[in-house]
Amino acid sequence: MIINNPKFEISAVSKKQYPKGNLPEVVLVGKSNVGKSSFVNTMINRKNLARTSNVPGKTRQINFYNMDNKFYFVDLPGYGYSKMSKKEKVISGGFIEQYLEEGSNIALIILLLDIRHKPTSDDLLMYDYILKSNLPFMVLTNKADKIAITKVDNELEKIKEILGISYSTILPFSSERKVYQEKVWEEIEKFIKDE
Ligand SMILES: Nc1nc2c(ncn2[C@@H]2O[C@H](COP(=O)(O)OP(=O)(O)O)[C@@H](O)[C@H]2O)c(=O)[nH]1
Ligand SMILES: [Mg+2]
Repeated sequence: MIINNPKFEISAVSKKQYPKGNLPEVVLVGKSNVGKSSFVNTMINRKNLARTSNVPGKTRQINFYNMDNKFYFVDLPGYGYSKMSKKEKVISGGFIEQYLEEGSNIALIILLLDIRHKPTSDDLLMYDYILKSNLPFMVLTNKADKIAITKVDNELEKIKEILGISYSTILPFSSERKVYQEKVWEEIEKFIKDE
């Protein structure tokens, strides 16, 4: 898919700020620093539409990016930032759940994991939460450029086994090695067409 005019629409902190209308939403979830904002930028070939940061735990809002009025990429706050206070963890955790429970326009959840590491306990909690929500989802094992290209399939299989994924989509991704982008677009398109 080619997005001609991607726009940042709003940083929402509560439901009344979510965009009005029925555009489908493709939602990014994953721990802080796993690459959610970079994912958005990479998919649309922009450097800085979604703000990225080396400092984990920066995003506390839900950011909506309008893709040519076809759908939104929704960048959720990251979880599992170790330096967050307990209170902050609860706040951002509550955020994520609130959005996922109320979001009636969710077309697809994309869970980002780090291909180099076993899913963390927070990742597994989130994965479990997604399964129970019955919402459509796929898993991307990000930062694939950090390992040799010949090892990507093997690492992905390991993560697949830990998650017990048999039928759902799990694909590698990297914002630095763009060969994975097209497959991911193909998957996303399946969930947003006909809307
Ligand atoms: N090498 C590499 N670095 C990445 C990748 N994705 C994100 N990063 C880096 O990881 C850091 C956090 O990325 P960001 O998109 O802000 O993560 P977020 O907190 O999940 O939104 C930044 O320094 C990015 O440049 C990737 O696929 N490969
Ligand atoms: Mg971010």
